[in-house]
Amino acid sequence: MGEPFYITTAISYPNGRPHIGHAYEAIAADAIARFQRQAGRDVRFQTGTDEHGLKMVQTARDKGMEVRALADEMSSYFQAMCDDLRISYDRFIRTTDADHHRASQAIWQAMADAGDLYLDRYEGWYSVRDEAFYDEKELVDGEGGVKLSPQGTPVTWTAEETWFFRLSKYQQPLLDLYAANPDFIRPESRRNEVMRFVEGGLSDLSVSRTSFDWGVPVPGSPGHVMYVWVDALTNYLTGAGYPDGDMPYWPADLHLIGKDIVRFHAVYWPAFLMSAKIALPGTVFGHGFLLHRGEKMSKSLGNVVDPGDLARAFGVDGLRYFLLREVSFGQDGSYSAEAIVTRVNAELANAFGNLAQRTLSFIAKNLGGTLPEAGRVEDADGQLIEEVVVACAGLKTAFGDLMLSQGIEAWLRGVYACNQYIDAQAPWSLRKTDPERMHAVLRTLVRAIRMLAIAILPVVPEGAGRILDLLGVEARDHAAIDDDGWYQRHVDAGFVLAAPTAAFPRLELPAAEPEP
Ligand code: ME8
Repeated sequence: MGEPFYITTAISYPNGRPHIGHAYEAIAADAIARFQRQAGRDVRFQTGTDEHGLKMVQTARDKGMEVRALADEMSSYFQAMCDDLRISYDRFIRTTDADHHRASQAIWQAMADAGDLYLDRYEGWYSVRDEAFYDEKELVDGEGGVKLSPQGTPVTWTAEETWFFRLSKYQQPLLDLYAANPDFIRPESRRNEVMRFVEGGLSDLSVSRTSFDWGVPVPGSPGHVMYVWVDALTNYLTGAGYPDGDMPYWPADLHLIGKDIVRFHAVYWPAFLMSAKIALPGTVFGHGFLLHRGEKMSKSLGNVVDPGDLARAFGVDGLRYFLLREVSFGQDGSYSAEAIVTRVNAELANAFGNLAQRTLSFIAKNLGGTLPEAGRVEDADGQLIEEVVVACAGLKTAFGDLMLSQGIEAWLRGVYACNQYIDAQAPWSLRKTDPERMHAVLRTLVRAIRMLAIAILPVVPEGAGRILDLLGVEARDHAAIDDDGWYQRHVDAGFVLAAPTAAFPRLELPAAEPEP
């Protein structure tokens, strides 16, 4: 087993059903997890649901449900979404899990032992939607003089006795952390935002609540439950085995989250960990938001679509490919049915899928499925393989640096090179005139398609997997991409190809977009 690589998504609030933003985050994390597995890392991948807090209590009340019943039902939809989208998680954590309560109480105790928790009275502004406390100076005026959080959500005045965490004590250690580790917060723009926020001074943080009891009980303090973000952030440790054992996957390599919750992950979380004397994660990456036709998704606009419907309409691979290719990772992006259909058809179905389909069915039809021997090799063959090797290496470098869209773009250059080659070499017209040359061309194409399919597996596991199955390719790691001998070994073994079916079908624009 290689070196551990621990990747997490945010855990979602199960106060409603999953939306495309949740799907996007899960898909991106999954592509990175699959990529790192291919690179030989011992990957641990965690996602799940964040089930405590006032938002859950209020939603359950509005629906006339028990909070636990709401959490159970909605959490199951999140897990089903992950399964539908082929998310290869190792654990789907629920913050109501027993081991999570234990981990949360353990980190609490460690922060108390460090002298960083004290009891006082909290008076200030709270946004239930964000589950966040805000300073007066951060608020903005909404319509009719209503006060809103910087995220535009309503805030209410809260006054209660709570435990406080000495966040102020960690201002300088945090600034030192950011200075020493430029990759701790990515991308750069989010890093700058966080640094400005911390430089502006940190107030101590209220970390318990007494006005409701749906949460993790504070050890030794009856009537107090932990502030939901204390327990939510701790999920990453729970999944690593905290507080028992040697935690081989900790510290996490990558917390993948959305831009709206960077402050919790890049300020509160490292401060809690420093206080509890636990190693800090490597990188917090705040991805952008997904918009629908350039507009924010919201229930009132009626444009919140079930990711399952999108996957049914465009295919799991289609949706995954579109999201990772279209959006420059870290920035906001927009989707629409037309944009998905256009991109998937042009790049996945026509450029790559058709290349594989044409080549493999030609071999099935004209050579009875036997892979051709070397034939008469020309310079163009070696040049194509070289271009494909460079394209796959480009994907590898980019994915290793979380530049997902650029990685796919590098890969596409290899696909386009194959298409130019197939048109220039025209194996169909060589069939009668020059079969020796045709053999060399087909052999080159099969080698190229195999490499391209392995490289793109993390993005489109189903279709690329199907092509590799057809070709009888078992080893699918990065080293296998460069395995020169694979082709000849298959020929020597007398491999016969089955008649192929399209791995990446063309999409039709649905008559109506999937409805909310
Ligand atoms: O924030 N586009 O949960 P959540 C892209 N429970 N990403 C989006 C998005 C959009 N339109 N909308 C939301 C929470 N997200 C907390 C996290 S972690 C210890 C606790 C992202 O259900 C969002 O940024 O509101 C977050 O990373 C994730 O979806 C879950 O959001």
